[in-house]
Amino acid sequence: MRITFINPKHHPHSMNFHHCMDIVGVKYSHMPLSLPTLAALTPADCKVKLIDENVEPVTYETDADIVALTGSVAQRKRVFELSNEFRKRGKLVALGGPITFYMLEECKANADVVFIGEAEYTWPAFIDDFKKGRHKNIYSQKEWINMEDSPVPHFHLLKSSQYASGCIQVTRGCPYRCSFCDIPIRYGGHPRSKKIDQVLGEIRTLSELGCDSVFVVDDNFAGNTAYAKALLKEIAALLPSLPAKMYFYTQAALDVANDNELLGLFRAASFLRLFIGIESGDKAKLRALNKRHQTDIDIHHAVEKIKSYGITIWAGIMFGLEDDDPSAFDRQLEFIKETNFIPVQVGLLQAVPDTPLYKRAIEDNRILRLPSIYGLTALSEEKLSKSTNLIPQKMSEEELEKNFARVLRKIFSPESFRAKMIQYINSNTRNLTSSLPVFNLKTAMILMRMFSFYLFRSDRKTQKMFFHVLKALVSHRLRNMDETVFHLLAYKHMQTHYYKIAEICESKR
Ligand code: B12
Ligand code: SF4
Repeated sequence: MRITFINPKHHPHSMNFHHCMDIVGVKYSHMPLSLPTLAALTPADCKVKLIDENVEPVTYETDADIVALTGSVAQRKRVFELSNEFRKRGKLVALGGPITFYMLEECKANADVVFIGEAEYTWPAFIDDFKKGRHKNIYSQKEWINMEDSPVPHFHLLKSSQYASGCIQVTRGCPYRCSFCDIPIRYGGHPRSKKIDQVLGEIRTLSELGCDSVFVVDDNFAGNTAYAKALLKEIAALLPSLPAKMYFYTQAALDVANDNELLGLFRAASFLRLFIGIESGDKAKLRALNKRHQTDIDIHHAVEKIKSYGITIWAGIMFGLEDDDPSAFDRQLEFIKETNFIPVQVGLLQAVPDTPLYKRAIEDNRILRLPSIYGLTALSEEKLSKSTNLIPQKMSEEELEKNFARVLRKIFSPESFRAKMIQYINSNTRNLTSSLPVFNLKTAMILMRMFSFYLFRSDRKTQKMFFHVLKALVSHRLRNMDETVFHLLAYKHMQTHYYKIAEICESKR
């Protein structure tokens, strides 16, 4: 039996660094994890092929018996296109992934077999049913699976050299209850984790495949602090035995700042960056978002504390919060300036189905249309994707979009970026690696392409910013050079991406 697993192409979005992959010299930022995980769940007597359309084209002519598609809502258009092309050619199409949470009816209409939720148990059950000629059309995982049953993904089936980073998933679920977030609903309110030995094995495999960085995709890495600490200790011990230097980044909550031991362990295990959804500096707004783990923290102090461990905070900031009037945009701008967040992911608050925010918005008649959540930052071409699905309370939609465009242009302007970088380089923060990067052909090529972009292909203001950053770097004897290079690469992506969103928001409805 032959099975081809496909991850359809993603649109450029804030998190995939689409606009700087040319400099990094790879095709896509992150490995998809569902494909190699499903491959590992497939019995050994089946012949399996993985295609990630982000790094290689999909061909419709295939001898596969089953085409298995994954996808999120942002990929919907391509998911259904592929599904229908394969069905026209007589293939049985199976479809799973987060897309099925919100678009179940469309998924059922466009695929032969639909999987809802985690597939560690349902996929092998389906294969078994299929072999017996009596498979169902829907497989739904009702209980949370035991993460110890999630196998080591078959990473070797992916074209690992085409990605900027390898990925692993260590836990699923989050103990917090932010009102806008569906993670606790979809993946559980108590983190479930893989065995530490398995995780170490996954890291070693990725290192052997040539990955020098790993994104630990967990939504809240330290949701179970005791487990996180135990794992970090083991990773720190593992690092010297790996074939090459490796670093990590992950997602966490701001309250990691309360735990010095945890921060020290992040550092020891080469966790260089934490994506933290901080959302706002305003405590009243945080309370409204039910971000309780942040309301009794001094946010500025917490941010400085994390940075003092040499860890970069990649901040998630939201605009268009409930009861915001236009002045709130400027307060958020000020907050970003005070905290000197360099990589920032910004978005408008959106109501995701089934979340407390969504339920409240329905009651208050504030839902404008189908959630565009996965459209706006994913730059889908659909017109409605330019905005949020929530009716603003204290301004018109036009005002909301106009102000959003204004702050995007400000945050990602060369002048703001230059000021942040100069402050960063002048600060005493020593980045984790805090030395010259490993100088090899790969890093030399990245530097060459980066110089060529900033010197010859960027506008005057951006060139000026680049010269100032270089000057500051040289005057501090290249301190934090590797993280500075990361910021410059990320900036190329973010500026292009967010300026495009600003353009969409500025365009006439
Ligand atoms: C890593 C990650 C990313 C990475 C992508 C890495 C990559 N190469 O795919 C990055 C950072 C680039 C990213 C970007 C975005 N992401 Co993202 N991301 C995640 C995250 C944190 C983990 C995904 C993962 O790797 N899981 C591990 C694998 C093993 O799990 P899985 O993919 O769910 O697969 C399991 C099951 O779903 C099932 N399954 C999956 N596919 C299939 C297919 C078949 C045939 C079968 C049988 C089963 C099956 O089996 C697997 C094993 O149980 C999830 C949150 C989460 N906890 O899942 C969000 C999540 C997937 N992302 C989300 C969003 C919104 C985005 C962005 C739009 C964010 C933005 N604002 O820009 C972009 C757009 C991405 C896109 N698809 O276009 C949403 C999607 C919501 C939805 N319902 O569609 C999620 C669920 C987070 C959330 N709740 O908001 N993301
Ligand atoms: S801490 Fe993060 S993952 Fe957990 S509920 Fe809040 S936003 Fe969601």
